[in-house]
Amino acid sequence: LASNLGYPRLGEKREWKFTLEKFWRHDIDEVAFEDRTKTIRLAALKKQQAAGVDIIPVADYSNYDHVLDTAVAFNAIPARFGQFDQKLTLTEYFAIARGTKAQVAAEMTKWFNTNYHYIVPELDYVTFRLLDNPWLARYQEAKAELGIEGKPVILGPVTFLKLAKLQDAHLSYEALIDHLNQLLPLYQTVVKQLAAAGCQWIQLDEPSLVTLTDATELKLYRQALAAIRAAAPEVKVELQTYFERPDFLADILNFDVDALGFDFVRDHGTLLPELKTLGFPEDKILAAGIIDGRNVWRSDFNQKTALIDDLLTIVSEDRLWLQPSNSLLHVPITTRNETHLDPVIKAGIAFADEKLEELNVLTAYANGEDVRSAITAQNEALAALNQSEHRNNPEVKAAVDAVMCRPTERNSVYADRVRAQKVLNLPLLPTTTIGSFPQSKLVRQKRAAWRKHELTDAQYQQFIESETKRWIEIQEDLKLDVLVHGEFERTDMVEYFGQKLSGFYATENGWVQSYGSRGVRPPLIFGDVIWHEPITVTDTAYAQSLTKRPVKGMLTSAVTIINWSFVRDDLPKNVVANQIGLALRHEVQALEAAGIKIIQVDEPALREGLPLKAQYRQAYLDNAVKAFKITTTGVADSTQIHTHMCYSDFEDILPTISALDADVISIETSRSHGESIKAFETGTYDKQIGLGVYDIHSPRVPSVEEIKQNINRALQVIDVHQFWINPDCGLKTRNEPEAIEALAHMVQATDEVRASIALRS
Ligand code: THG
Ligand code: ZN
Repeated sequence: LASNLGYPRLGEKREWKFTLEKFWRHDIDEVAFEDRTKTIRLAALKKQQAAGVDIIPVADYSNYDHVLDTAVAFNAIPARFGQFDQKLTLTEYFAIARGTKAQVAAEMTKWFNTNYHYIVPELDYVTFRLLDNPWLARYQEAKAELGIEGKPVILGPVTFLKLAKLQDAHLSYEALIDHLNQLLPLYQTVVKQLAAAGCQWIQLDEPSLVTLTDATELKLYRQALAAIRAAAPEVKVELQTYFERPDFLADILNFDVDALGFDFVRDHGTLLPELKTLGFPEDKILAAGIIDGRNVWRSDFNQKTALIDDLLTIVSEDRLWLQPSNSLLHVPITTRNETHLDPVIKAGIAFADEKLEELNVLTAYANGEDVRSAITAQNEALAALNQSEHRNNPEVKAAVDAVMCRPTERNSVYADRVRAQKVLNLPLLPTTTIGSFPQSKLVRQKRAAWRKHELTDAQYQQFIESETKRWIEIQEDLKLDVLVHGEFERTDMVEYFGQKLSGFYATENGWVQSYGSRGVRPPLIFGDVIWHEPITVTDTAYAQSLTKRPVKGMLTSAVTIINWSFVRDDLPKNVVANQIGLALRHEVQALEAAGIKIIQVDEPALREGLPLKAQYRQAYLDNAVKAFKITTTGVADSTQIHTHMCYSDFEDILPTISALDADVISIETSRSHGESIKAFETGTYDKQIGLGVYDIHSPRVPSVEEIKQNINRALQVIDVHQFWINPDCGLKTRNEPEAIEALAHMVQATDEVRASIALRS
């Protein structure tokens, strides 16, 4: 059978997003909201049915985020949002996700190693109680409206608790046991109600199983499964894992479930051999995730059919389900709306709908049907892409081969570079910003007009320059030491560089949900990456021409570009990273040649791409360092290289941060200022560092006193000559008055700290 794990929510033309945002603006009421979202849900189900999916997921839909849905169903609601004894209204639900004037929104963080963000359940002062059964409602809706016997997707209790926070930390093992005991009776009620409604299968997602390193925790999963089984023996359970394969396979194979779902795409080729050795239990279904749910290239049918043949040696065909490797939430909906795409590339990609078509072909193959013509057509499409000139540029290959076998280091060690960089004449505790300034409504309007050809290139460029000039003046008035041009020409940084380099394609409609109603359009890196001409030099040099203070050039580094793109998979990722690294090296050198003395090469997504399993991390980090150094080492000692990283969980990658050998790094730390500072207590970090002195994610303007405290706290651990003063991330999402006032406070705080240091010495 063909089974699916989840379908994108946004809608082909982002109907879902616009429905949510209309409701938030009070343009539509609750009735209209429910009506429209139901239409969107049913359309998705019908599509899957038409695509031949036998086991169709329901309740994968959410009005914002499925982790939040799970939390509110179980009354795991932070006290600041109130007390509840029945299902939340939409307004109450969205308050948790988005905050209100009086209530700080719940924290949001990355879903495993993806760019999807979930709402972190906060369990302080929470008493679990079943307020709602959304799984039942969606199951019944699909059945009543379309006659579809859906498979409710339920986030498993152990993963739910592992994602949650208690007193600002993940749950201890003891707390986990304690909360699980309280939570399981509610899961039991949920499945009992599903059973009473006739539900045959549930998909219990326990992706945390793939990160499990401690065998003692297996008993938590076992306990949860036993409880669910006992409550409703007639409901069959598919235990679903993804993003990696789990360890402890022998134990998991013996779990009391009806189907086991594994990811055969991100299994490093180890899953099948191990299953062959262990044998797959006769009483279970193997739900094999064989189509890549995280990338967009068409499947190599030769390889997939060989895999199916292999799978059929360990299970019979009536006990094999074929699936995508994970929910299709992580890919765009359809390639049909990509009208400008080179046909050779278009024939080589599959978004969600096209993946379901592939699933249909492969399921037919497994059932012994003749699918030779489909296989031939797919082989030809992939061969055309692989053999195209996009992917076979001998100069790119030679350049990358050369750079891979040669060391890439700065000309001098850091201590010597510091001396050369004295020409920058920076004061003690230099102040700067991370790069972007508020993108006002006007900026967005002008960009939209330019895209619609209502503005000429020259008019648009002139507007960008006027904004840049205005902000150079603002920065001079603020007396910041190192200025930036403000990035008014950029939408998404990855999209921006993708538009300027060969080998990238920016999709028209390839939206993927990032958080709530927000989406990103990851570019396709379909071919060899080539730098043709300077990308950022005009804008940066223009800004520099307006001021005597140094203006910092702003680039996005290779690994972040890769993590936020769909990357060709015919080459190892590090080779693609080095191609991008080389392209950006040209850009760095062009900036230097244009007189830019400070260049920031950002790596905001480096941490999020860290492999889920420890054994693959060092190689990933080594490759990231290599690509970064390819970009940054071709400059004079006197050119100062900066980098910036977002998301605070960086303690475990400190050696990598050091190995990047950037002269200055700024890190987004404000949410965990204390912890981050502690990491530098050892005194082994010898280069310069800016630990953001205030949180840009909040509209609240920090006081001078508060910023001074943050600075002084950091200076207890970090030498004053190493420390930079900056906000903790770019200011793109703030409004202008907030941004200016906060920066003014930051500069004043710095002046006061400088004065007190001068007094003391
Ligand atoms: N770029 C990319 N990925 C990211 C971020 C980014 N992932 C992490 C974080 N930043 C996610 N944050 C956001 C913030 C805002 C938006 C999307 C992700 C956003 N999206 C608009 C929307 O959905 O309406 C679309 C923007 C547009 O019109 O281009 O506002 O910075 N790659
Ligand atoms: Zn940041």
